[in-house]
Amino acid sequence: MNKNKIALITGATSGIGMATAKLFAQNNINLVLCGRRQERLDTLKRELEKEVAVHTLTFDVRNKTTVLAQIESLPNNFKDIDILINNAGNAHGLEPIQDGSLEDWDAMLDINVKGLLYVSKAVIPNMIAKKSGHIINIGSTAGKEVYPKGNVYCASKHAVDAINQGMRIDLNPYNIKIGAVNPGMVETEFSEVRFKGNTEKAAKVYQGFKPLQPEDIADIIHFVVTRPYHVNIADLVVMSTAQASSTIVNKN
Ligand code: NDP
Ligand code: 8X3
Repeated sequence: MNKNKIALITGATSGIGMATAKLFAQNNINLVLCGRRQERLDTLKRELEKEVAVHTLTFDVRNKTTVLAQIESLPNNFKDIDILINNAGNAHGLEPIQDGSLEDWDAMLDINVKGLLYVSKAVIPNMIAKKSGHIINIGSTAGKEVYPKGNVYCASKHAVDAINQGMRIDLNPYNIKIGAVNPGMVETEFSEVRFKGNTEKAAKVYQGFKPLQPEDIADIIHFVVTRPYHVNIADLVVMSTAQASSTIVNKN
């Protein structure tokens, strides 16, 4: 294996994570790709290992024992992770707080917040030992403002915002770069998951304007990880031109 950097990307089976994996591969960054959907990981591995070294890990970020064991099980040539993209996450439901489902609340807090923590817990010790590394936390505009019916999803992304700041403070003595990328509406499987497979309802979210594409966010993530080491993009918000806030979108 060459001396390329190694990036571990969670949520690499779809959307922003998959687009980032593809762009990283084009730019000679070796990959540890994570997700639950093994078939998609296998397909992506077959495609990207023509360009770089690729290893896949299949786990649910909610299962802390598995997360720690899987990352510990990485072969030696993939263990030394330089870049962690904490991307796995989703919204489940869009209801006023009084109508929200307990299962949806558990899913969002367990995946978006606790899952991100478990993965970070597994990766950070090596970064501390070598006094270098870069963690990018994928937050959201939902982590910057709360919108109607967004309640718990917004809470989970506000937590990511707080964790991003906390990581930057606590890991500062160890020369580790920490930053968040907070997108507005991106056309991925996000709304399909939020609306539990209702593709018609999901498609409507992105109708009447040009939403961000996962490749737009991948491009920004790649920019963030390719700055000189003394430059850390700490917190970045990106929306489509048509979007002014979570609730103001110029639709025609
Ligand atoms: P997608 O639904 O397209 O992708 C979500 C990814 O997360 C999938 O690869 C999925 O993999 C993974 N994932 C979900 N649940 C779990 C789990 N329990 N364990 C492991 N992996 C999991 O959505 P996006 O690409 O849009 O979302 C990526 C990130 O971007 C999320 O954190 C989301 O909150 C954030 N975001 C999205 C925006 C949007 O408008 N789309 C805007 C702002 C932020 P698998 O199902 O195989 O496990
Ligand atoms: C995803 C963006 O506005 O759907 O985080 O919450 S939004």
